[in-house]
Amino acid sequence: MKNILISLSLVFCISMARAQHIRKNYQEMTAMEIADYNNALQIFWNSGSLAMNNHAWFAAMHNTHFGTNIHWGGGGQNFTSFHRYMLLHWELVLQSTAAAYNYLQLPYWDWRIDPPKNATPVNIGTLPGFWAYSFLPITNFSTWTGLTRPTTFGPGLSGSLPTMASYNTALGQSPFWTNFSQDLEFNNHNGPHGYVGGTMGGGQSPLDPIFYCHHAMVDKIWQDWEDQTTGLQTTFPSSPYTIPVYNTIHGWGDNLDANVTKDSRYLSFRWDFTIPFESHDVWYAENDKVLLDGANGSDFFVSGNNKIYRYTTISAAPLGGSMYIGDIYRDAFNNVQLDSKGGFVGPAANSAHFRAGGDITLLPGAAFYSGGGGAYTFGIISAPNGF
Ligand SMILES: [Cu+2]
Repeated sequence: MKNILISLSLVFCISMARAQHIRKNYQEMTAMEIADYNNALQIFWNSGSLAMNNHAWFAAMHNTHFGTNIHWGGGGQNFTSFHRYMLLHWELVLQSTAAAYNYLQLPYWDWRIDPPKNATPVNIGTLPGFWAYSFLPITNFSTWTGLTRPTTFGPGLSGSLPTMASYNTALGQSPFWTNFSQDLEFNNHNGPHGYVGGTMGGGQSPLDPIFYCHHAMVDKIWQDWEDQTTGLQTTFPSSPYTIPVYNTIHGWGDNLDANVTKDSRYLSFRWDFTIPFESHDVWYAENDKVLLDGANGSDFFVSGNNKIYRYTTISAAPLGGSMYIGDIYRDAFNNVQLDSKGGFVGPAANSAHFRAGGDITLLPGAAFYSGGGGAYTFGIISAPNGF
């Protein structure tokens, strides 16, 4: 039986032209993440103007293309790819609002498991409760000019939240264009727009920050759909296939190809045209963990505020480790903390390393497991050996 080697090292990692994004369920964010997220949103909002990369610019460009070519009404072929770029773009700008916030990731609103209308809010530990009750009230954003919501969200509005059945139905649809994409848009995407109501009901919906969390859920479903197949099934009419906004015809600095949006873990993007393209690997965590399935070698970095921690499987397939991301966070001293939900499961029959660019605190319950059930060693090494 092979050993799983878990190594911790206390080196300072170099910067990389590659960034990974772990998008969690909003309900799984830590209190600190939520507080930082709200602060970053406020800074972003204060940018105000219609200049590119400002908060209002996103809504304006979305509104310009709203009824023409980013939704089914305009042909629908850009619905998934356009919004995937838009989310990444917005997320990167949000991270840039302050150095302390560069670790933030766009959370998704999992309306499949959000409580139904009028349900009693459920408090999860120290978290402020379910999304709809902690984030949706307009009072959180009362100073945001132009953003409107009904005084009471939910009851009496036009949309309803999709259910787990809606999600499962979408996953079973194929082929991509005529079935999956349309089902995703109509039966999973549209409802929450109406459920929230107000600004979320129209072309200026990106003015409402819940837009991005909602669309992250839509984007996650597309990724789930791709992940359940061997070989990506999404096919675009031609290659390169330009999409609205993200091409030079519409004022963007680059011509981006929809064909490279098929797997969220292999995106190439730059929102600042003075820097080179960067690789962006967008992973979706669920139930507090990210499944490392071998994409990008399951070579995993999480960076934040000068601290970088990295999990990597050394051997080739079969892979299949897990990274418990639920309560991995940085503390007030910017050290990585893993509490009772934090940990790593090494894939069976593979070696795995974990290291951090800063201090790591393992709180009671944090753990490193061998997924194969074999013995493993745990130690601290001096980098860069071992990688
Ligand atoms: Cu939408």
